[in-house]
Amino acid sequence: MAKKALITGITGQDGPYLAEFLLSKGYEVFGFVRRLSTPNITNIHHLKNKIQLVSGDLLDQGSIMGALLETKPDEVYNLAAQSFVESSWKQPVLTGEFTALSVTRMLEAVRLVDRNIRFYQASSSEMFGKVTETPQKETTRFYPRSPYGVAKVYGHYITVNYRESYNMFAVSGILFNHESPRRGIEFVTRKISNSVARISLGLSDSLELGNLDSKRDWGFAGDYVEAMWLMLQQDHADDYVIATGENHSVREFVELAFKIVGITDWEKYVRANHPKHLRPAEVDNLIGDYSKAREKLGWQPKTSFPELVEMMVKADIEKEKKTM
Ligand code: NAP
Ligand code: G4F
Repeated sequence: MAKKALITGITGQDGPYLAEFLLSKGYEVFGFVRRLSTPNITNIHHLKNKIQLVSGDLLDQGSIMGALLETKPDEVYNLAAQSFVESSWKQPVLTGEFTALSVTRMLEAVRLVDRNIRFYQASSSEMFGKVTETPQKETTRFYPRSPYGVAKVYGHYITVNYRESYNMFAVSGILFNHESPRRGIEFVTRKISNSVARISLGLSDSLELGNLDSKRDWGFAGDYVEAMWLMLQQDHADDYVIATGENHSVREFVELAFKIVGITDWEKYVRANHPKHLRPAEVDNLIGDYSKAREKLGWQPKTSFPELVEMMVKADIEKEKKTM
């Protein structure tokens, strides 16, 4: 019998990569989607005949339980969240509801419907925030710097708590930034790749950014979904850092993206330190140590930083050309 997986956040960046990966492993895949006046199907359009959608909302306990009763999954991947750090200062309560308390709603639903379901929680390197150790690993102390980071710390600990309280197979994947052509346009990498594509095609002449000095450990989302799956295939539930072990500044990302389209005097297009994009508290420097995942899961990243930047810029050039 094919295994069944339910993915929340199927319409986001990671959901479709995970669905593709699970389909390639022979899974029956269900996506949990909330009702929107205009359905967000951009990232899942190509999967419409391969996956099944069930409706529900992270805020609605009954709908989560209904989705589990209807689909009877072996594995649940909880990817849904308010995931944009910048918005979390403008909507801190909603971020707490979606990103923190909803993890408890999901875990309660699993506990009440079927404790044998294996549960993956999408935790984040944002939990390390003002880092207390470099590189960051599973044992590094959390010091979140945004309402989003605080919410993710709650999500992490409630997952550990359900594992320890009810002996549930619940794991927390502490993933560092991962990007792709499917990334939301407001995140810095996609904002850069899209603007560079438009500038190269003569559709725009400027790019407004905030802090160019912060550093992130950027990997490719397509590589990271395999790690999520591997975590649920182990004999024991545990938490893992997933990263590349290398970091780069926003400035480096900008410079490389412009270089790909043959522009070296990129400074004349970029307006940095725009107040709209400067955060009340910044996370300056993230870099992950994924040695536990390498040793126990046999996982390692496949896509390099230059390959990632090139993939994103080229994909945006193709997308923008279609609008011309
Ligand atoms: P994303 O693109 O922002 O996708 C978020 C998903 O959550 C969307 O499908 C969205 O659906 C859904 N969602 C939001 N509120 C919902 C609600 N009330 N009910 C049901 N669904 C709701 O996020 P991502 O980049 O794929 O990341 C996946 C997860 O990993 C998130 O939890 C994120 O916080 C975490 N994470 C991401 C990274 C990263 O670098 N990408 C790193 C560490 C952790 P709609 O289409 O309806 O809006
Ligand atoms: O792309 P970002 O918005 O991602 P951030 O804040 O690192 O969060 C992402 O990664 C987390 C994992 O660590 C996830 F949990 C989270 O859900 C999300 O996927 O910003 C990256 C950096 C920041 O330092 C920000 O200040 O880029 C800087 N930045 C500079 N100018 C900008 C901009 N960020 C955005 N979004 N827009 C700008 O114009």
